[in-house]
Amino acid sequence: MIWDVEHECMSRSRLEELQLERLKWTVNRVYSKVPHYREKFEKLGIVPEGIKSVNDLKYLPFTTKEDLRNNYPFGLFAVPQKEVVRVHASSGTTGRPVVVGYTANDLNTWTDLTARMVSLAGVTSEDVAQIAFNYGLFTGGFGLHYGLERAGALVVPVSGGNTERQLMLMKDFGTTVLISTPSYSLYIAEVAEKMGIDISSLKLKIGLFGGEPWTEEMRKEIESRLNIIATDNYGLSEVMGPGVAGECNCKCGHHIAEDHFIVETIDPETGEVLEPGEEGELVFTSLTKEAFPVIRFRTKDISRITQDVCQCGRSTARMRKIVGRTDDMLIIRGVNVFPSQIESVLMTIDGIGPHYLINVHRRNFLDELEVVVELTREDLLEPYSKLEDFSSYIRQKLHSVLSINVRLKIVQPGTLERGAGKAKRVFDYRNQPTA
Ligand code: DLL
Repeated sequence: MIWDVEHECMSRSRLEELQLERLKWTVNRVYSKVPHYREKFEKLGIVPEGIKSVNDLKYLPFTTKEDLRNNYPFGLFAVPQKEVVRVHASSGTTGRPVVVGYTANDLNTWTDLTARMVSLAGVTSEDVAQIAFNYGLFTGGFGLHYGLERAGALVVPVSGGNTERQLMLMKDFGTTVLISTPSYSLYIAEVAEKMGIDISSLKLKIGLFGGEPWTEEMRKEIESRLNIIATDNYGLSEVMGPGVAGECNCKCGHHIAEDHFIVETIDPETGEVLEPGEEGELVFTSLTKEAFPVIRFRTKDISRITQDVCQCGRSTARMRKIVGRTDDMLIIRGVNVFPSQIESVLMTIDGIGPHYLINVHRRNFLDELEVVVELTREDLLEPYSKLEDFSSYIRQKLHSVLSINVRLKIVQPGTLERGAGKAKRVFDYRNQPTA
């Protein structure tokens, strides 16, 4: 079902008219209500009346996570605090978090957009939706919660963790939709196997996953282990949370809520705006947000955009699955390596589990990439030469994609940490003082 036919199936010319009207409204608001934006605009000699078409967006300055941090906590709010009814914060592991706020109208819009997104994946009022995202400052739990309720699903707000209980509820309540990070869904599958639960006896049919990067190969693994259709949804706190973009069930790109956000792709080095189809950093401008509008927010997420009408009938632009982040890319002895390239290789190898770690060290002035994987086939343990052959097979496969030698560490199943939140898989020790 198409949740909002008017906005999801608009012609591009009508959409651009709407975007322009809303862009003017947003630019006026930030100029008059947020000193940070006003100062930036004045430095560049920009006045809101200068915006005559959506293309003029490119003249506006970028906003970065640094700008947001420097205005911690409420410095970029465009309404008096009494009009803000909720805050969330982004999941940074270091430094100050980025705090974002919502008015009652913003929450209503957000709910509508997450309802749109879950409908994209095929969720209806017939469904029982179990939310295994953490509730709290993270936008995942609450964001999906209200959208699923609005779409009419029966919501089970279990939150992340306590995996055995998740499975018990899944069985007893007849859960049909699982909402979690992709990495947590694999852990749920693993615990189900340990508990002797036959996955095919569950009613689960759709997984709404997001919040962290995952490859197509990881999707296949999840779909086969949980016997579901796994769709991806993308969002970020700074822009709103989940609901910014999501896949329909043809899984051919994430439909972007372009009536509420303008997306651009830029060259991360030069800031130059790229053509549709070209890969670059995604940049979002909000069009309807009241409490926390953002102008040209640089996400650091890398993708590409297409404006072709999708086979599902929606005309909104689609973004391809995120391939990585500009700050995730590792440079190992001069070679660029994305963690997603490593994941894609590992997921196709029979005999290792889907959990992995990437460690980067510098030894004797040389960068060294170590990949840690869990062995799942006991028959490879003996004789020892079998394990050696298997290890060199994996290293060769990684070498053929990355063009660098990788150190491989094979550990017992269950050794690597699993969690309900976003998986942390890359540890770069190069700039840390050695003991
Ligand atoms: O992760 C919002 C969200 C929650 C989206 C639940 C989807 C589902 P933040 O905590 O602010 O917000 O983190 C945003 O996470 O810039 C990406 O780097 C990454 N990310 C989010 N969704 C995806 C995805 C939420 N589907 C940051 N694929 C973003 C790849 C994703 N990366």
